[in-house]
Amino acid sequence: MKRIPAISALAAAFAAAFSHQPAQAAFVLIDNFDSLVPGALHNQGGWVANDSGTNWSVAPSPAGGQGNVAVSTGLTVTQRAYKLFPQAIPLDSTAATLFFRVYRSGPVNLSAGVTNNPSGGLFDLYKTQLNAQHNLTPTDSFKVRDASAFDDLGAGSFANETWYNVWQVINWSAKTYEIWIDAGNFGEPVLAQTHILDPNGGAGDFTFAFRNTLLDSNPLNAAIFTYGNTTPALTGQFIIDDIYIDIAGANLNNPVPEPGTAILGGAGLLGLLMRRRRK
Ligand SMILES: [Ca+2]
Ligand SMILES: [Ca+2]
Ligand SMILES: [Ca+2]
Repeated sequence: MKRIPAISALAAAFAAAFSHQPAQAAFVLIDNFDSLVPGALHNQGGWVANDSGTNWSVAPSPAGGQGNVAVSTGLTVTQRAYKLFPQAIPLDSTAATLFFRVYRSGPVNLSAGVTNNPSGGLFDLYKTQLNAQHNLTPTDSFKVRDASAFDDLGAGSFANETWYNVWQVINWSAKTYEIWIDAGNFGEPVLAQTHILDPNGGAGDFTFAFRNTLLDSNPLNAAIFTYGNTTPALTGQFIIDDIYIDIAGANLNNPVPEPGTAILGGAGLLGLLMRRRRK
């Protein structure tokens, strides 16, 4: 008879370990696309993605992701998608964090960041901007916007068909930001969480300046993702998932626990329960 509660506890432990975990307390989900319907992204879940029709879509995740994702494929026109934060980053904020996961299949021209004027332009509206421009050399890198220039993070820094977790820690008061990145499919990390050094800023310089000073009296209020046009057009897929905002601090937790982590947690819990039963 004593086995029943133990088995129930075990089942509950596994259910907890394998269920989709809630976000860390301070992160608020912007979107994981899992409740959206495959098809056009525009007008679903608060998204505006109408610069060139329906070139942003909701689709099942490629391998290594989960649920649905947002997908954009390059054309000869620029394609923007944005969604307002539930609560804007206050003007006097010195630390807020945008988290998202990004993936590409083929060469892309992408931008990802925050803005205080999401419908006010295309690229000039970016404050923080992680970027890739695979029509130029190197054709497999990330870039980070630093005031008027893009700093290249080096060949191979944006590997094909690989998921990256990105944290943009934003200092709205100073009009600067820092970036942390790690890489790997769920459960298969290939790169530890890395604080991105400003490549031309010297030792210890992890700070990048906002792209522009437009409308700086408006609070930061939206996450924005853009597939830039190129000639000839890049046709790789640019994929985004698991977008979170923490308006109240620098938050380097991963709000999306990887199944590998949950499995380890479950195994640990199983071991604990087994030890308890043997007593
Ligand atoms: Ca998803
Ligand atoms: Ca720099
Ligand atoms: Ca710098």
